[in-house]
Amino acid sequence: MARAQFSAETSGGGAFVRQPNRFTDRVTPDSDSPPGGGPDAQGRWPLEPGRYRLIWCRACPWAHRARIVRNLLGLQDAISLGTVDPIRDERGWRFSLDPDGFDPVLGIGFLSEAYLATDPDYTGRVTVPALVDTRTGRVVTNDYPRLTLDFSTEWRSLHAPGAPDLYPAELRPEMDALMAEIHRDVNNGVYRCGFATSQAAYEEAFTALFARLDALSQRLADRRYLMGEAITEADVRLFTTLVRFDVAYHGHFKCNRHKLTEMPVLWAYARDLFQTPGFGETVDFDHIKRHYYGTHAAINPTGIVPLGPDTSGWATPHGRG
Ligand SMILES: N[C@@H](CCC(=O)N[C@@H](CS)C(=O)NCC(=O)O)C(=O)O
Repeated sequence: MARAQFSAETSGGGAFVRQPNRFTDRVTPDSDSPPGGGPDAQGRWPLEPGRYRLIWCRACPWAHRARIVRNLLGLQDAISLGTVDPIRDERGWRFSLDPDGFDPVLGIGFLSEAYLATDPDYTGRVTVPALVDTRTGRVVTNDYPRLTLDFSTEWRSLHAPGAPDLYPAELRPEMDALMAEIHRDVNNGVYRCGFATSQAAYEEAFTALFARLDALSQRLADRRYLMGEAITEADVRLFTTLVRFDVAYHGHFKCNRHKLTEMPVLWAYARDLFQTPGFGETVDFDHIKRHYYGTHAAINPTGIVPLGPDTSGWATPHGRG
């Protein structure tokens, strides 16, 4: 069987099985810790504007979600932002985009320093997004699916006036089921295609991915957004995979039945979101390409980053809404 990109996360059958999220504390107004305090007995940190820092990589779809949700909710002043380099060296995510190579608030050069300050025995992959406490330097959470839902619910008192409700209570049962399908077959499905080390595991992931994209195309044929007439977290989650599809997943992860630009409903839907404030300005195709093609040596040993595709189509009229 082929060499795995992440052997600790590859099954005997050659399928990619993603590691669990290690840090699952939460920031919540229910915390019984005082302002400035640490987590309470239930791992709840006090809600405080300006205290926590979101560490993201422009290339990473899981981190990109958090960046978009923070924008849409107007949490920019409440949660500061640190950006790691799209290229990791053997020591992992680096703050080499910052002057002198250190995050100016946390004072660290590598994200692993925050992980190890939180758990000195941590041996898993050091991942983005991570929400880091600027007082203690500890990682509060790298639990990316919970993080953005908490931005919508637990951080509500700090939202900008008129912020959208991205996780409406009455839609949650349907949304949760839909987001689980999108996660399994699309968000993580592209990784299951790309990181498969057996033909069978790849084909299974590929088939599920395009079947799900076909179903989503049908769903979006007669409604503007996944849950109807308003943007929700489900759209953010689908968008971050679609926007990477042609520049990374189609080639690098062999998700190549069709390009996004060859799936008319999804292509128009993705452009509609891209052109919505809060989305397009957070997309960096150069970082996305350099990260994927430049850091997965088991898949692309030369590290050569393709020059294409032409991304100018993202700015063209979408004809929806
Ligand atoms: N926290 C999740 C998802 C986040 C994630 O995988 N982020 C990627 C970037 S897209 C990452 O940080 N990878 C670091 C690595 O592979 O060492 C996980 O552990 O699988």
